Amino acid sequence: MSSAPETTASPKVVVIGAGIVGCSLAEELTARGLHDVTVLDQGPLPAPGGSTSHAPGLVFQTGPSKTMTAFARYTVEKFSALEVDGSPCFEPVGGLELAATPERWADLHRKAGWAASWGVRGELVSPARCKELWPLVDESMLLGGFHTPDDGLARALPAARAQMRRAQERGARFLDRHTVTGIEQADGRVTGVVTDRATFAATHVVSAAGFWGPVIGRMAGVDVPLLPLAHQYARTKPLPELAGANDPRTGASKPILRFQDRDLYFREHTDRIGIGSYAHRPLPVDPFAVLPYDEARARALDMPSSLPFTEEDWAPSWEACRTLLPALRNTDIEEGFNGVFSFTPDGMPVLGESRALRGFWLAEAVWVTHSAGVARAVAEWMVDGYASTDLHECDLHRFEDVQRSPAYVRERGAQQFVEVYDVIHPLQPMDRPRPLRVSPFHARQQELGAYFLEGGGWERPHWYEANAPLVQESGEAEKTKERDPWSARHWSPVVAAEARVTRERVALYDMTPLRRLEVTGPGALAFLQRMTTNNVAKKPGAVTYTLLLDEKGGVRSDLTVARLAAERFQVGANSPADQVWLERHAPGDVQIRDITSGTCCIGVWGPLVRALVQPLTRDDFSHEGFGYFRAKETYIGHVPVTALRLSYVGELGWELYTTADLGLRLWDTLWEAGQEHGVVAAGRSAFNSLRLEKGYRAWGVDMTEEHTPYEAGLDFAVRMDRGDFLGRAALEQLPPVERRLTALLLDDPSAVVLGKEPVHLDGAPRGYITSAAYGYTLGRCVAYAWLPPLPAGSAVHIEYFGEKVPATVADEPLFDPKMTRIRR
Ligand code: FAD
Ligand code: THG
Repeated sequence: MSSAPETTASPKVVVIGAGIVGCSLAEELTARGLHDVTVLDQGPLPAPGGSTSHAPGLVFQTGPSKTMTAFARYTVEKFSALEVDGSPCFEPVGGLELAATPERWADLHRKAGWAASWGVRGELVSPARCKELWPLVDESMLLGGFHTPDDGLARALPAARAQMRRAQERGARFLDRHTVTGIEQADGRVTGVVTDRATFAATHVVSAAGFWGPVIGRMAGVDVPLLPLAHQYARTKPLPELAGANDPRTGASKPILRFQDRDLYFREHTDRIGIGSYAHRPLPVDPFAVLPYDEARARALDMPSSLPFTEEDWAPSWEACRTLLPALRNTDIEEGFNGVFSFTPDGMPVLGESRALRGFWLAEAVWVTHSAGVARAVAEWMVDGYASTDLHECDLHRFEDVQRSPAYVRERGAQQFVEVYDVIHPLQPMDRPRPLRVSPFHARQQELGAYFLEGGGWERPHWYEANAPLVQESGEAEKTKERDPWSARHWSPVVAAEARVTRERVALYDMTPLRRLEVTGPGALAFLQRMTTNNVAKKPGAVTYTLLLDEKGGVRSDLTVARLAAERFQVGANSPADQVWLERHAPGDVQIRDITSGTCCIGVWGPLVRALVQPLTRDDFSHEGFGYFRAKETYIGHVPVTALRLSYVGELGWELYTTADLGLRLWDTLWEAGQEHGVVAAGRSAFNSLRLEKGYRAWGVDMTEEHTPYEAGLDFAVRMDRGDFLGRAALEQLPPVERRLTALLLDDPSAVVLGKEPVHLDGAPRGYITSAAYGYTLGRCVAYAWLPPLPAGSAVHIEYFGEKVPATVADEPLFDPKMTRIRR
């Protein structure tokens, strides 16, 4: 196994938890040739009392995340082929989501787009068709619905059992009534699992303990950022309208139903209706206080994860149910419970191996819907060292330190519950806890009327209202002033002005959130050469754009590496997972330190930048004295800075780094010196627009581990002629490229798209948009898309809220292809 280079023993895996995730994982691990797999559960098999034991099993596959949708598709595929006692574990009754408000109806169009992008069948339907599919629905309150014929009902417990049996046939052991009480470790590696009955030696431990994750995590010394919350589920009494409608063995024939405008979902249980509600207040549960199985039973609970039904929380939902399904007026709830499951700060699962304790893995905060897909990905990751699906949105290490505090997890987890069915704009931040991280320039940004959005805990200005007077000068704003209400959210015409000033004069960008690692030590150079694709063995003062690949040649990240001294490098990186990845591979003579928080960065860019900066420094900032992709340690006024001559916005200029204490002074120095040159502060919206015009990719959005450098158009950063690096062998074996990250320009100068929309070729969806933004210099919206290789000039359609928006494949880069603006 990849994570066990230090262990010589053959892998011995202990999985904690025999819910849907633990059972599925045991099946996937044994399918990959690992036979020494032991699954422990505190409760009795086959229904040990976790969330799986009462999950109603609705599987709606489509969501904004491509990865999660792929997980769900695999669950459907796998469960459809599983049988227990002659019945399949998946019932393809289809799914139906209803819209009773214009906002929801528009959002269902957006969702239909995701379905087309990620390959799920689905169709927007009329209220009359909703009524046909669900005759009990009052269609007079509806605007329409989204019907997905391949969604349906997972039979969670039988599916767990079927996977358990398969794993057992391949040698796995399942031991129930074993409560894990401790995790043993030595030298930073996990060595065993202690239970109330015996201790189990292990080279690998996976916590699949569902909402008990934080409890197991504490035993291992690992923070598990999830919050258990109770969620109400109830069943009606038998309805005469459903008498004889369903075969009791399958229990349902009508689509699973969502009425998200009132935070409700429904399924049939033979002649009853099961109803789940997210309409109530968040009901957090302390995982350390959940009763053990027998004690829960003794207190008349069905199981530990099922708490007493709180009637007062149900009342408003019940009214809403009766409005949607008038037949419910003649009946009542027969039984209900408050079932517990997990919410994370961003609603995504928590997967991966702990940074501090090698061999200790997490597979938590996973719905039944995604369970098989998650299990396959985690098994691949454990066995091969990488998964076939991009996992960066699910990686345990995606969280910043500040995002793992119990207070943060509590606040965000509860908010995720509240928003679970809300229509959420891709830029919409959570309200709390804010502000959390601010750059040293925050006070100045506030004075300039910054419109802040949040990312990674950072307050990030998207534009500055102080620049509003510049909008009159800017013709481009005219073209986009009639934006549709959705794309106009978290946007302002001021963005156009900031972009234009950057191209015509000079602008300051707060680059503080850009992750910075310092890599030092005698082995630093050899290490970075081995880890990355470009050549960083240049004299101090050189900066190199380079890639981190995994073993299969997928792009794990893109970096800038500045060699500041023989044994000292500053690395510009992406996610916190980059540091973990580097640390995992680092030899003893290399140190890696995240210097982001203690430092700050201003990007100062634009054609007038030299006139602004040169008078502030003793060093030669001319093209000859300070070349493109070069670094210098110098002073700007009173402030010691590391200056890197590069620009993600495609203009002449520098990234200037200093320590946090001097950040404000640096800002003020540049601001004052810039006045005579018409300097402005500019925000992330302009930044994103300018980088797309220049064709600079954003890792995690445009390309991920699923893509090779050749597909992503990053060949120039791969040096096959300079010895070995991680992923090189895989690159040599690659088949011809069948998809490409492709630049598109929208034909209509006033049209915009935002990302994740399907792209149609000859009438059929053949790809999807990664990122998009209006290009104010080009006077067109720029969109990048994964598509089969197409010549420039090819016509495509982008589906935006159901509209077909024409676009044309363009040659790259779209802006300044000769680099005359930067290299001078
Ligand atoms: P669990 O099933 O909770 O399994 C974890 C196991 O770990 C438990 O069996 C527990 O006993 C064991 N364990 C914990 N601590 C220890 C220990 N110290 N020692 C030994 N064993 C331990 N999802 C959907 O996809 N669709 C739905 O329609 C749906 N509806 C839901 C409705 C309700 C009311 C609820 C509460 C949840 C619903 N979910 C749904 C969510 C879904 O049920 C869960 O996300 C999923 O079952 C989690 O599976 P799991 O295997 O991770 O956790
Ligand atoms: N600045 C710094 N580090 C970074 C980023 C940054 N690291 C992460 C991320 N952003 C990396 N992305 C890019 C993308 C493109 C460029 C720089 C960082 C870039 N490319 C030029 C090009 O493609 O023409 C130059 C490439 C070359 O000469 O090799 O400038 O914003 N510090």
